[in-house]
Amino acid sequence: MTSRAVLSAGSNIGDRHAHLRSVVEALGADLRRVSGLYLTPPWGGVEQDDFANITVVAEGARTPREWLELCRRLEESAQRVREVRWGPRTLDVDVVSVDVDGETVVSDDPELTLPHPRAADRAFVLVPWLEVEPQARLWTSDGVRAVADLVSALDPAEVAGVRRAGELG
Ligand code: PH2
Ligand code: MG
Ligand code: MG
Repeated sequence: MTSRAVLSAGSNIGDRHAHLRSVVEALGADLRRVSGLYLTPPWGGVEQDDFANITVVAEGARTPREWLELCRRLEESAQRVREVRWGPRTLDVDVVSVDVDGETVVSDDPELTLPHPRAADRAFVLVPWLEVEPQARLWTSDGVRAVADLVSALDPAEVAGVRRAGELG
């Protein structure tokens, strides 16, 4: 079984770059694409510092649940404390979408809803994704959509707020 996962990582506490770099390093040979580094205003209404965000594409012999477990291990390594929903965090790594043997996994499992139910609303996920996969498509409850079209449908001010700040390095 081969699966392809799109992961979104964000950090707004501590050494944001180091936290994001830990994601890229952990993926090792499974890493296929990594976006530039984006600085993004907080989404979700909690007042907090700006985030640094990346979107990565990885491929490997992992089930969707194993991608989630990897994300959780990375968050734990960054001493992530779960407090306020959508609040500040050292590292958040979300599974956006997983294809298994070329088929998108659709699941309403509350532990791992796939594709991520809010991905289509988040410029900080979609804009970096589009950078590394201009043809990307996302399954949504309204049908499969080109990520480029989803970005066009977002508030332009929100899209403009997602600023590319070079490579993660
Ligand atoms: N993550 C959140 C809540 N809000 N906003 C931005 N810009 N970037 C994030 O990664 C982010 C957020 C909760 O996961
Ligand atoms: Mg998140
Ligand atoms: Mg998360």
